Amino acid sequence: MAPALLSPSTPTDRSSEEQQATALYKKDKLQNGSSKEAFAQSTASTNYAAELHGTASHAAASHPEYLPYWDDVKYPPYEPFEAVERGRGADPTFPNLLKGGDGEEGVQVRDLTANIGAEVTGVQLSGLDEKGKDELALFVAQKKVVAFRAQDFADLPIQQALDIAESFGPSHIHPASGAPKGFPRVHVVHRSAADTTAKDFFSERTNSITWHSDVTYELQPPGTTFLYLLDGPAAGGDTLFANLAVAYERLSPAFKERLHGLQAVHSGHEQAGAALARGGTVRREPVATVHPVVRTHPATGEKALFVNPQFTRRIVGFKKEESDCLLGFLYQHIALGADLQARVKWEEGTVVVWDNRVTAHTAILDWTDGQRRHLARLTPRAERPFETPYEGA
Ligand SMILES: O=C(O)CCC(=O)C(=O)O
Ligand SMILES: [Fe+2]
Repeated sequence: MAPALLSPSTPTDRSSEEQQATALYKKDKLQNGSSKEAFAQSTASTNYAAELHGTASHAAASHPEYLPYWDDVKYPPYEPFEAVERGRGADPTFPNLLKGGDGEEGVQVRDLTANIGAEVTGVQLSGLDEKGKDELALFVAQKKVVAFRAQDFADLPIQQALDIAESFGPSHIHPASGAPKGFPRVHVVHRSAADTTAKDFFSERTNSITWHSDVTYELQPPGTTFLYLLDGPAAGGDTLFANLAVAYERLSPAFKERLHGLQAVHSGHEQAGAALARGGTVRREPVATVHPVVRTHPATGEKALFVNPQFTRRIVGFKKEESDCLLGFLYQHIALGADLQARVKWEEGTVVVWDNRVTAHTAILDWTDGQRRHLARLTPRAERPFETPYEGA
C-alpha cells in the first residue's frame, strides 16, 4: 500500500497551492539575477497628502518642491559626448576648495576611515569658484566619498543646484525614478512618512543591501555625483560606500593580471522591467553595454574594479558558470570588505559627493518606524570607462 501523504491535498487545495507557487515563481523572476529592488518607488507608494500636509504623527515634507512625480515623457537614446574631466590638472593641494586651512575656525577635514571617505566642515559648495570645482572633482576622486556638512544646497533654487552639478558633466535623466515637477534631471530618493515598505520588504528579504555604482549600463555612466538630504529619520537610513580601487589593489598580482582585458555586460533591462511591473514608467529604452572589468580613473590614473550585482550580468567570452563564479567572487570581495568601506551618516544640510567610477554604494533600509526619508541626487555623466594595461605588482 502506498504510504499516506502527510497532508492529503484535495483538488481545491492543489489549485491554491499552485497559485501560491506561481505567485512566488513570478516574484522570484522579478528578483531575478542578483539585482534587487529594495528601494523601488512609484506614484502608488508616494503618499502626496501626507507629504504635503503632514499626518497626526509626522510633519509635512520640508522640501515639497522635491517630491517625486512620474510623467510620461519619453527620451531618445543617449548619444556619445566628449566628457571633460575637471579633476585632471586640478591643484592637488586644494587651495581653492579647502580655503582657510585645516584649522579651528576654517575648514576641517576628517577622514572617515583609513581607506575611504572624508567629512568636511567649513566649505560651502555653492560658493566654489571654477578652480574650487576642479579641486572638488580631484579631492572626491582621491577620497572616493566626501560628506560636506552644513550646506545650503537643499535650500537653493533647484536650477542653481543643477547648474553647479552640471558643470561636472551633463545630467543623467533616470529612466524610471521620480523627479521634481519641472526637473526631470533630478533623481529623487523618497519614502513617505508612515511608509511601511521597510517592514514589507523584510518579510521577503533578510537584508536590504544592494551594492551598485549608479546606472553602469549607460555608455557613459556618472562620475562626480551629488546626493543631499532633504528629510531623514532620526536614526538609520545611512549609506554605505566601498572603495573599488582598494578592492582592486587587494587582489594578488596574478589575479589582477587575469582581470585585465576582461569585459562585462551591464544591463538596464531588469531595472526597466521592474519599473513596468510595479506600474511605473520607463522614459528611455533600456540598454545593455560592455565595459572593462578594471577601469582607470582619468584624473588619478588609479585602477578600480567596475562590476556590480545590480547591473553587471556576464563576463564576455566566459561560459555562464565561469562568469557567475568570477562575478560572484568579486561581488563578495566588495560586499564583505568592511575594511574598504565607510558608512556615511546623514545630517540636516549634508551633501555627499562621491566618484561613481571608483566606488560602489548601497542604501540601508533599517528604520521601520515610518519616518520620512527624502534625498535628491544630481548625476553628471562622465567618460566612457576605459582600461589601461596591468602595471605589475
Ligand atoms: O538612498 C540612499 O542612501 C542611496 C540611494 C542611491 O543608491 C542613489 O541615490 O544613487
Ligand atoms: Fe545609487
